[in-house]
Amino acid sequence: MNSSLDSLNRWVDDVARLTRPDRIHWCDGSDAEADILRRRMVERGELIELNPDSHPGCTLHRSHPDDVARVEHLTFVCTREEADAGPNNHWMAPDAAHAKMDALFDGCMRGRTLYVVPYCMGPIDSPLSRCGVEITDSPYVVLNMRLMTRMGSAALARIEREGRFVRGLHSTGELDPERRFIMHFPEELTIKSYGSGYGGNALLGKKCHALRIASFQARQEGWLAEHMLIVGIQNPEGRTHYVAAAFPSACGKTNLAMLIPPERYARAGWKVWTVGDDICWMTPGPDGRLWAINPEAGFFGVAPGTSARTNPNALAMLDRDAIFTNVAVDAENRPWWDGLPGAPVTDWKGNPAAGDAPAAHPNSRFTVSARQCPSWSPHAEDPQGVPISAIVFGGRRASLVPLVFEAFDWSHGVLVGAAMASETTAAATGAVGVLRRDPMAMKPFCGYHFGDYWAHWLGFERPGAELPRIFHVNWFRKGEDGRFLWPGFGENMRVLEWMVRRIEGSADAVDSPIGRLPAAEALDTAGTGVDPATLDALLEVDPAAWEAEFRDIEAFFADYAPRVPERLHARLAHLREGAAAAA
Ligand code: GTP
Ligand code: SPV
Ligand code: MN
Repeated sequence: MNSSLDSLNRWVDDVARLTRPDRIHWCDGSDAEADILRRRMVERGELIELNPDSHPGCTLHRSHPDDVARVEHLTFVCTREEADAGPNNHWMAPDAAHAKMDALFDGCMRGRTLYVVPYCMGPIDSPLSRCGVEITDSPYVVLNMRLMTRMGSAALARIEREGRFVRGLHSTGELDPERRFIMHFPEELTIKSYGSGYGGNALLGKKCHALRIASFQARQEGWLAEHMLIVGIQNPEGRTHYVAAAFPSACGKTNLAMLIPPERYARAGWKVWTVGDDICWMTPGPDGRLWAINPEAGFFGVAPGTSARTNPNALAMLDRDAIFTNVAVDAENRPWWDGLPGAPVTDWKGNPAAGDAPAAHPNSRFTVSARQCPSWSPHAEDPQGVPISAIVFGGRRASLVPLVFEAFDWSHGVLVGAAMASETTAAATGAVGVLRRDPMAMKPFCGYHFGDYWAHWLGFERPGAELPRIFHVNWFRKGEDGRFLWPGFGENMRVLEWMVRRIEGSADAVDSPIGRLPAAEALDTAGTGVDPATLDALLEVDPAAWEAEFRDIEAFFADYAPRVPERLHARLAHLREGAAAAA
């Protein structure tokens, strides 16, 4: 037997000795395997078949009611040196963390099947892709990993060739929130997750591998692993610009990645292509540009709000072979959430839908293969990736932050990313709607010290580099009446058009103390219902309020001293002086 599979076999043996499963199953990723798993789960009541006429192949999973989102307070980065994890992470010493986890894993798979899940993050034939193996006792995780990654025999063959893979050990355990931990050992390329069956806690290829472990590797190896969608914008001249955008969890990545251009744009020949909706791995190519792949093969998207108005592309792919988690169902046994027609009959807990509580959980999700997406890019699985023309940062900011602005240059753009803030959402447990700093939308996902991370970002500016432009957007600014000023969704195309025209040198901008804003008339709002006064409110930059914001960012950076790059401090001080002078 080949030596790399020897080491995999030894690890599986060791884990089996610790966890004591009744059976071991090596997943091949086949349809037949998925059918059997699905059937068994339905028999045991762990999956519910939805209406086979309207939703063939679709199932519903109801999670434990205490296990519905990521648990950031129970997620740890276990580097040898505490300082390397940074104040942005919870830390535990590796030895202590292994001991704690192995005590939880001791005997935990008795009576259950241990699944060995080989997977590849990224196209199976791409040099940019990386493999892993997740050991889990959850068939729900297996079915999700099969949609979200290239899972099974082909991944195992690549692991056998390469030798290197990330080891992830997962058990749903007893789902007790007191006995739940998600531990990362980036120096050992190892993940241990216990006590949750929920997406980001349990599908270890996703946030644990493709962001926390991968960001750590990316810094060592000179690339970037980011919480970003990737979308291709094809203009009427036929040129496609790829945009990578980092918005925090539940802040609009899936929606922007699948945008359908408004009528006028479609008629003029604009097209939008989906490459990814959550994670982006970018590496400098021989031409100096950043080339990106989507390491995932599916979408684990927020269900509520997904509607014919907001995201018709998503709806179109959700009528077959999808897994729904914690949605409601209607009288016809079809999935239901806010935004869909009809009415819920059974809520996400399986009770009769009634009262004011949302029938679908606010963080209910769908899992579906990316190939079912109508706007799936013909280049989404190109082994070399796609070249990135623009990076966009964004957050949920009810006030202060304009609809769009452009950074003056790369280092200013890195500062804009590092200073991002957003209101919290239901994607993680805890309070919702609280403003917090979420640099590059990576607060929950960066596997090392933010100061080192920002220095790594700055380091991409070097001779020969053809770096993307950097923008910041805010779809969520509100008026005095508390309503969103901007219609969002498909109308975000107007902002994308301005970006593409900036890249091509055909749109005007005006300087402000925070960056470049669209010049008068440079942003096309015809037909949006946004009147000139509203557009002014959307683009307003209040220098005095920004001076206060810059002071707050300085205080935030102080938490990361002394690893914050001097260049960021200098840029920030300069911006603050500019805002003060303008105020
Ligand atoms: P994660 O999967 O958690 O990383 O989330 P995401 O960033 O992909 O967010 P998603 O696109 O699923 O959107 C989350 C919520 O924001 C949904 O309820 C959307 O309806 C809403 N949303 C998305 N885009 C817009 C927009 O342009 N305007 C407004 N007002 N809401 C939006
Ligand atoms: C997020 O929370 O950013 C998600 C969902 O994309 S999860 O996979 O749970 O992290
Ligand atoms: Mn996400």
